[in-house]
Amino acid sequence: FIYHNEDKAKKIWELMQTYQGVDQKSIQRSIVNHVEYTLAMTRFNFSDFGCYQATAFSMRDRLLESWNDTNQYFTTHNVKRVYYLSLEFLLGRLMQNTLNNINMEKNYREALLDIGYDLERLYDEEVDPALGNGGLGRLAACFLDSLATLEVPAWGYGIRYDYGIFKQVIRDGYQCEVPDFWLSGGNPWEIERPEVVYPIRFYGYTEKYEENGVERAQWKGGEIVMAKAYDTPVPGYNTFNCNNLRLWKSLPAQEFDFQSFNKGDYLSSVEMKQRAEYITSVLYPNDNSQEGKELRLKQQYFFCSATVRDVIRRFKKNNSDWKDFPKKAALQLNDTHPAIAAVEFLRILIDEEKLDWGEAWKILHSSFSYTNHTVLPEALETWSVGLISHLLPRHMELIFLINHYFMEDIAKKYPGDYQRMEEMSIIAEGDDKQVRMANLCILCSHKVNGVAELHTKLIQETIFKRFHEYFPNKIENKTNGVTPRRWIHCANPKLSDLITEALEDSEWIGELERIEYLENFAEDEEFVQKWIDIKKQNKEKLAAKVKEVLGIKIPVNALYDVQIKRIHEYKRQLMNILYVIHRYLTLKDMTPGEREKVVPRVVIIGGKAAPGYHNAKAIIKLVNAVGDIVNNDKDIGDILKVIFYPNYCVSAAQTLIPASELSQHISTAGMEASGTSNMKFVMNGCLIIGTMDGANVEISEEVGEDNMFIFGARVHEVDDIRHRLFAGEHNPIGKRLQRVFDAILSGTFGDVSIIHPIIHSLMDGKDYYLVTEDFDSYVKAQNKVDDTYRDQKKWNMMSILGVSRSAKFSSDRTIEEYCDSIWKVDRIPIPTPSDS
Ligand code: CBF
Repeated sequence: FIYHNEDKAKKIWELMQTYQGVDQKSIQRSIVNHVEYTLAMTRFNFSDFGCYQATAFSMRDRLLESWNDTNQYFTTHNVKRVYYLSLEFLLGRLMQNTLNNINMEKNYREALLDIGYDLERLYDEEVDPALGNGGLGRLAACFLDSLATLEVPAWGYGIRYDYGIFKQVIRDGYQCEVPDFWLSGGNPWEIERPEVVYPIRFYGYTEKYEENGVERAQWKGGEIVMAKAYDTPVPGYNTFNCNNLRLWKSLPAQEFDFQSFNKGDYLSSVEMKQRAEYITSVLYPNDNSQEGKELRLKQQYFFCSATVRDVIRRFKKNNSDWKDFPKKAALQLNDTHPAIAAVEFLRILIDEEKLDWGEAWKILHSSFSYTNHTVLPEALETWSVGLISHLLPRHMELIFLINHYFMEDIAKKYPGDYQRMEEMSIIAEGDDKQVRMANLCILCSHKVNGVAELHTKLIQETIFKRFHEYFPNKIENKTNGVTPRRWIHCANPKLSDLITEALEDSEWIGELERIEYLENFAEDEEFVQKWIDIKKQNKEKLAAKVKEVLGIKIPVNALYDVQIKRIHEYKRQLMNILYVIHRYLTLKDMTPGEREKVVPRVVIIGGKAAPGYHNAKAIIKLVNAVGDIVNNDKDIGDILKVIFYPNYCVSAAQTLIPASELSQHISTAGMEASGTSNMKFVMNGCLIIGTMDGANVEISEEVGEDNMFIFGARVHEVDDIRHRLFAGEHNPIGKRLQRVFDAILSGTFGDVSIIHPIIHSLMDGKDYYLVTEDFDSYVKAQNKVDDTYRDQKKWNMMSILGVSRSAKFSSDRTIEEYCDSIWKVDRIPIPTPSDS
């Protein structure tokens, strides 16, 4: 109404007086007002947590001003928007990031200090919103930050799970999972939208009817669940633009089924309510593997249907011609998890909007695109035809139709090539027919992308080979990136200040290309000394945290060697710990004098294993068991420490990464699609030991192979080696590794029988991940690490060069590429209040 009723708008504006002031009094007033009026706490005595909440509310007020203005502006100007559909958003804490983006950290720090509160302590009061598993969810969060920073009109859409990724607790060396009810203290960042609700149907049947000579279908019956929206403002860095993340929560369609209630069936009506609420209750804790449960498919459809309806409603507010839809909306599918959104969109266009197939298909295809994040077969989603037909009967019909038309085209182009048809079909035939979600996504999208050059090449040549032949311009690369705001500026404020001092301004935070200039300081003694001091302070901070969490004292003069990521066999944490054992046994052989010459190391491994992933859990137990022995061995003292860092999460990463000197990205070549923590480590001056896999390849192109420790089999060698190993033609295990295996099997590290079957299969050559094969070159690379670390001048130069050459890995670059070649969307800076 602001634009239709000037007088009313003016009056309301006068009542509001102005935007929130940035001076100390205004900040303090807004905080204490929230203590009194929002939290209903006494303003005379409120805890750090109360202060955190009130501060967050006061920040949210500010965000709402820009958030409302941004959305109003985009609506009035009817701009094209990007919609990023993701089942996961691994946001991490919001307070520090928000204050930095709106450039108010200093103002808030001083205002709080003046009333007796320490901003850093408040940061620690925030729970991590952990609505994601790992790389894929964290990437979505980095993208949100870059989209807002680049002033791209964009909304993220996801699920507001009641329980995020579980909390990992270690008991007797084993992982235990504890539920993460992250909302128990409330969530001051979100805005509940009781007015934005959509009914979502499940089950039921389709009814065919004729209208104006055309056969039409309608989906009827079944069960209805409501989707309610919760919004979180997403501010950009150094801009007034503020985007939105909309998360859906499931609710019963009506509080009680009064019919059952009146019939006295009170319990079944309560059950129905719980069944509805259950849909968005928990994030499935699987990374890179599918959980084929009905509830998971329900989550996917629930979220997709609400999102598509919301996007369509927004489109229809300002547009009447469906042909314009692709000019107003670009929908990105973050992996196949939201694939059913494409079918839901088609269903609405055909069954509800009454478009014909050809028109609807064209609109769908021009507005949807899909990102593939893995080649691992266990992560490529399929759903049984039976389950989809039961849960979403109309969608199954449409999937069959899409496939039917597609198969006709293939048959025309490749007559008689049934093998090709079988491979490209959306339906995998067999006793239990399956829908291949990736094939569905490729067909429905105008663009498909991989997440690193090597990964894209692999999908073009392997899993999507046939599609690449058929649609030669469809599959392209978009190398991942990470936001320098969270991963340098917030995580490593001292380093950020040093870079700003050297570059003489802070523009690099929003334009990472500028960091290149740092190269000029790689040999500047004064600068290098400051660099060293900062790393040392970050190590001290981490050492204090390790002492607090685990009660273990780690030396600050040691090389900090870190591998933090989900525990997965392909990521080869096992190879890391086998090497640690080798190092330990070698140290034990030495005289005290010889030991003194060794570079001391602190090896830190952290990450969660999916609760049902037995081998990953066995690896965690082994790491803990090795730590127990090594850390208490008097001969070894401070020369080697082994830490399993529990409950690895975004905020833990923000402490671990700035303190690391060496980080491990050692997956079997061809198995890690990209990796993104490798990028964060490089940006924080940490050197990489890694294989030529995923984005490591591009990192080595940027920073130079000499500035990394690269080892192991290359992608093109892996298949042959594996073949050889499984044919029983494996080389005998080398002496060093055999000694490590013997130590494990003979009980040097206590009862680790859980890992024995894995060790036995490695000895038998059943080594799918090439641990035994790559071990020798890994040891060589590790020796080179030690030698290089002895030469601190060289090490620090490599570290500085890495940072100065890391610009490519900013998610701003990635997002710009998506905007240009996939979404075709413009940057729209909205006028700041002073301009309007
Ligand atoms: O593309 C983001 C990340 O996604 C994964 O985590 C995934 O879930 N498939 C991959 O494993 C990573 O390599 C990738 O960086």
